[in-house]
Amino acid sequence: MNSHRSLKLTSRDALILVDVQNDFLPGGSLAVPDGDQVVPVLNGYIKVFQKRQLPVIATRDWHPLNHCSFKNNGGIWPTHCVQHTHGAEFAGDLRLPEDVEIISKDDTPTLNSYSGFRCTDLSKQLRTKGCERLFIGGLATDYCVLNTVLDGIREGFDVVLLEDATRAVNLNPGDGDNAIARMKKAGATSIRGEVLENGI
Ligand code: VGL
Ligand code: ZN
Repeated sequence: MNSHRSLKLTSRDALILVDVQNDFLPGGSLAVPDGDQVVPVLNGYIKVFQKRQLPVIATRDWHPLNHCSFKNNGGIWPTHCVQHTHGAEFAGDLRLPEDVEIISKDDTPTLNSYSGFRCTDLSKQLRTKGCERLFIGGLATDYCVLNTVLDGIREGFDVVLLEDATRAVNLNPGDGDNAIARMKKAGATSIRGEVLENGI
């Protein structure tokens, strides 16, 4: 529906890359189906934001070994994104700018919010930079992208979901599509492959 519209970027825009980490890619401990396919698409968006000198922020799942979301500790997930391990590193072919801001999240044993905004200073950093609109993509659609988008909207930001740069776990069939519907219902705009023009 929106697929051929173009958007003008402004100085109030920021790009947020959610959890593009080895454990969520094929071969990782919590591999998201086709998770690697978001990398080249996000690289394209990174290039556009970098060229405009707009903020690029990368969140990372940053769990301690005793994290409550792990099966070992009563949770539902295999052990993943343990602090300082290869699985927690960003995808090797993700072209992060040198000045990327990294937000570590769910980094205490009892917190599993799936959101870049919970118990982090993401909101404060965005406000300090004067950001009003967030372009959000990454992994996974039905968990950390969903919760980061919903919190971003709650925090008062306009949110644009980069639908071509996100993939779902789909623990239950349809979870990814349902998550997209929830984000849109909450007020997110969704784009796929639009040209982001320089509106500064
Ligand atoms: C995520 C499951 C568990 C995510 C994080 O980044 O979407 N999913 N932890
Ligand atoms: Zn996690």
